[in-house]
Amino acid sequence: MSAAVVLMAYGSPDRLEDVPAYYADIRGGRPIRPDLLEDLTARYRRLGIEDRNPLNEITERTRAALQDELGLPVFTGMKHWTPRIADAVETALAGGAETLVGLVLAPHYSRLSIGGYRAQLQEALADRAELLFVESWHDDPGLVGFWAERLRGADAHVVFTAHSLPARILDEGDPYRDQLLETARLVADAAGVAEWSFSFQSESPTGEPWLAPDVLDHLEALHAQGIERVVLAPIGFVADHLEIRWDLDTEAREKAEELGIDLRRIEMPNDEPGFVAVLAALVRRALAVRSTA
Ligand code: FEC
Repeated sequence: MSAAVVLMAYGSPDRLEDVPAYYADIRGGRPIRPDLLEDLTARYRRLGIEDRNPLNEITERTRAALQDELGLPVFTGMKHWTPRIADAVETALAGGAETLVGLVLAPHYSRLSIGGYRAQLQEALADRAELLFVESWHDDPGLVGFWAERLRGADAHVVFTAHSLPARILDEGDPYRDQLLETARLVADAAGVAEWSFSFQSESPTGEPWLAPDVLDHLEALHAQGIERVVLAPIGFVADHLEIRWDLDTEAREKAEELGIDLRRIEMPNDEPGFVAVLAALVRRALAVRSTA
């Protein structure tokens, strides 16, 4: 039975001129305020995507490394940009794959996040091959150990962060926040970090309440408690992208400077061999569970 992997990522515009179409895809047909589009374009310009996007290159390097590690074909499918998840499915099927392992480069399940990737994948596949979907891997021992290595010996208050989502997900019984807190607790325990807290980041101005506290408010609260050194650990993400480079490295850094907090951030996993080994183990486990079922 030949297998292939569809490795899914959020996606990022290739060039500055792609930003309006990319934002329209994220909004899914809902209107876009011109000032927000202008602001988003300015953030991408500051990241230097005039001609090429270094963030998509990280995803490609991760894909290639995972393919080498597994000895199986791995195709990238983006949720909001190209190559689309549907493109990855077609390429995999054209290559003769009879089983697809769907793995999202985001470890925590929410209906609004992983649920959306899954829906795109299932729709494109239309039952033309077997699908093994990795739903969440927030407590995977390999992932926990990887992050713990980054934090061992931290001599500062650790703030774990993740993307915020509309707060209504809690009323719907969504596991997202609980899974994030679980990862934070497991990583802190494994790294021997005694002093830590959790905050959200990257909230969008959609007109409804989002999960709080936001990292910028949280830094103010820590400052008020007399905390002077903070390490950010963005465990809700696995790669360098806009939400890391802008929301943390630019906005949170500016806030920390204003407050006199010494702020650092741990490095993202990206395509590091140790992290690629974690991804490969998830794929192997999905295939092994199927073959013993
Ligand atoms: O580097 C890049 O170019 C892409 C960075 C990027 C990542 C990412 C991850 C997540 N998002 C999640 C949820 C939402 C919800 C909305 C939303 C909006 C945006 C916008 C941009 C954007 N997101 Fe994102 N997200 C990234 C980028 N995201 C750009 C639109 C402008 C803005 O608000 O700044 C609100 C949609 C709406 O308007 O209705 C909800 C979640 C994740 C983490 C899981 C994952 O990676 O899939 C959840 C990376």
